[in-house]
Amino acid sequence: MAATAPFFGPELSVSFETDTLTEAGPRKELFRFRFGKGLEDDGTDNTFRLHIEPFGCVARDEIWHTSRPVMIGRSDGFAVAECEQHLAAHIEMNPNSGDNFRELTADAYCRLLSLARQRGYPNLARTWNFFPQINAGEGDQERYKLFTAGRAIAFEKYGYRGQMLPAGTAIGTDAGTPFTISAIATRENCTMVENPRQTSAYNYPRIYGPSSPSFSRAVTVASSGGHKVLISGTASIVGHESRHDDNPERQILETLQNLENLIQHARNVTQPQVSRKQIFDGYLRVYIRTKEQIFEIKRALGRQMISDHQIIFLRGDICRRELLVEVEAACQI
Ligand code: 3EB
Repeated sequence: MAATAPFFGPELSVSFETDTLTEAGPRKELFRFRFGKGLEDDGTDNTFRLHIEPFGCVARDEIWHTSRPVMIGRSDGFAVAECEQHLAAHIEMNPNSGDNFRELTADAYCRLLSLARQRGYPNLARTWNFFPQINAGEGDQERYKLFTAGRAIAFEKYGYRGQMLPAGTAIGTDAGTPFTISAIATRENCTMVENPRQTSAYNYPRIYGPSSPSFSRAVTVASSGGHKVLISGTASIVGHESRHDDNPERQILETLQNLENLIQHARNVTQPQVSRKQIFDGYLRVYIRTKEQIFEIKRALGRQMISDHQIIFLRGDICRRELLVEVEAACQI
């Protein structure tokens, strides 16, 4: 197998800090994610801190590169990095500020959509959302559902209904951590991809909350090097129902099946069949609810010939209580 450079073409690529780069050509850092609890602000606006703990792996920064000159600054509470083709933005908030969590989310997303548009990046490709107590509160008052409702208000206001929705991740972090939203927007159109094996989240039935979640299963971004596919947090859900409650190994296998179907679907018959190993030779984040389950999850991944070196494992709560693991990915198709 050829080495570790997990990249897509020159315009937008992602790698972990410790990778040996094999790809030729100029690469500039657009932004990096740094993972951990209690991280200091290093004063660099394009270091996006995610207050979530890596475990069972070396804590490495995840770096998103571009081939174009990068400008970095701040706007309306967001740290912003842009390079003519892509804009990355990040905000940290006190989750208990504002009137309530729904309004706080709606307001932050309105500001994000507005600033991306104003600067000429109208296509939201990817969002990441992290906040504590995601499963706290009952029924429609559960914090994840308040978040979903607030996000839907903003997307509606900005005319996204039935349109391109970004790939997404929404994960619960430990008590006392901030609410962070990070996003990538593009100047050129991106394409939304859904998974034939899963109900589109924006069409989930009412039992999952008063507003359906504003995300697509994946987004592809065209580039000279092919298509980059940015894959949403993916879990053990078939149709719209959770599968394998309380069984982490079966949940991770179901999740991998979802990812494989999604990527095959994104390739859309233009490419020959790819092996599971190739698919997962990109980059993965694996969120696991409890530390005790990491060994079981790692063993299951190993049996599927998916090696650890392009994976970062993070402790996080999944937005449905019965789900124990969620995986997001980016790769080239
Ligand atoms: C799911 O498939 C699992 O609300 O942004 C995954 C990715 C999930 C993103 C979001 C939620 C979100 O419904 C949960």
